[in-house]
Amino acid sequence: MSRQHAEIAGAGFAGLAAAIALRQRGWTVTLHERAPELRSIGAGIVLWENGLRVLHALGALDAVLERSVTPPFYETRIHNVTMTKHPFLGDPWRTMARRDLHQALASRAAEVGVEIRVNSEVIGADPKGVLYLESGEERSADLVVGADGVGSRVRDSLGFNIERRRSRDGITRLIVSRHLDDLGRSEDWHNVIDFWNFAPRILRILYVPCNERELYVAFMAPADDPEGSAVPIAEDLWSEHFPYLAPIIAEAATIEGRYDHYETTTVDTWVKGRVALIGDSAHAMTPSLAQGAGCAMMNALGLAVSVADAGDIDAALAAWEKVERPVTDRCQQRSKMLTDQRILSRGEWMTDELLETARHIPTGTSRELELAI
Ligand code: FAD
Ligand code: 5PR
Repeated sequence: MSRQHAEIAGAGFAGLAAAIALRQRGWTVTLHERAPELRSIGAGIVLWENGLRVLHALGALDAVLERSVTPPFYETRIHNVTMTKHPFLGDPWRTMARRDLHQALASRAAEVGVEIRVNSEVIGADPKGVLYLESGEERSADLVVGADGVGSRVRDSLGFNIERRRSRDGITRLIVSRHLDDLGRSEDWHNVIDFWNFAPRILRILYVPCNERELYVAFMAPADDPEGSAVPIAEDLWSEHFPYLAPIIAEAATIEGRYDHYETTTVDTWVKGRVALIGDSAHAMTPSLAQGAGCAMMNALGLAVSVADAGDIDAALAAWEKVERPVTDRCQQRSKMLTDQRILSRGEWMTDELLETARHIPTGTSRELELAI
């Protein structure tokens, strides 16, 4: 069989995962990133067993484990009173800085021989299998992948039917230092702690240790609260409502930051001809279940497995969407429901139904594999 070639738009978690998985199966891959360097924006990230299994299959798990932690508990507090403390025994999970996950994937992509082009802006695609670049270049491939995020030009150039739904809340996410000496001695500062305040106003701080030095901290407020959604975060407001987090808030207020309104997007189909959409270009979701990147990487690996040895790529793409999409659709719907109803505040969301995605065995990973985490 002749060597097959893929052109991929976007070097985020989805594009990098697809590129590595296709290279591992003997394809040649060119990955286009519009930014001048491979770098992830954003703060911290939580991955569950499904995402960790994909990293293992891609050969990137060890690098991620070196730079991530499993906090002892996932704790939820309302007005600083602990509602639940969940150890997630039997459900592997890791927290990390996004930069470290991105770097692990980028290094692995280089190692397996993905051709990475930075400063390479994609402006659209053709279902026949062509990627159009801003430079005027047209790149032909057996498979074109739109992994260019929630604002995907690949998707928008092809007239996919897209539905966007916004939730009432949004969040500003930052990385700060751990401030363990200033916070006061307590083992709890190694936990993930989801601090919810409902009165006198709705404000929430999500506290996520990423490693020995770095803390991922996220400030949630309704989008119609100008002060709560202001960036840089309003130090007086947040430290008035969360005085026990004052050292963290003080550092957070020195960072510019960006407030992201929670959004759910769906498309009518993930595939048009030889073009497949993966990650946020196909299914941006709210972060309540912490599965956006997990689903993106699962679907990227599944795509590579499906097309790898397919005689008929069109049939393989249709089969891929049919197999992979239902789990992601359910995850997206549930995440949206949790976000819209602010259900994480109850601390009781760790049900079998809501952990379905976390426990899902992704295509291309082995059922027998036990992660040493
Ligand atoms: P992106 O990360 O957006 O990557 C797209 C890439 O394409 C970028 O590098 C961009 O520069 C590039 N690009 C864009 N346009 C072009 C173009 N025209 N030409 C070339 N390149 C282009 N998920 C989790 O699993 N766990 C979490 O804890 C978690 N927390 C989250 C918190 C928030 C507040 C949000 C909003 C999301 C969270 N997610 C989480 C979801 C996760 O961040 C996304 O689902 C994931 O990053 C999507 O990856 P992607 O590769 O599809 O898109
Ligand atoms: N979980 C995680 C997260 O990063 C966020 C949320 C939940 C890991 C916010 O970005 O509910 O907002 C959330």
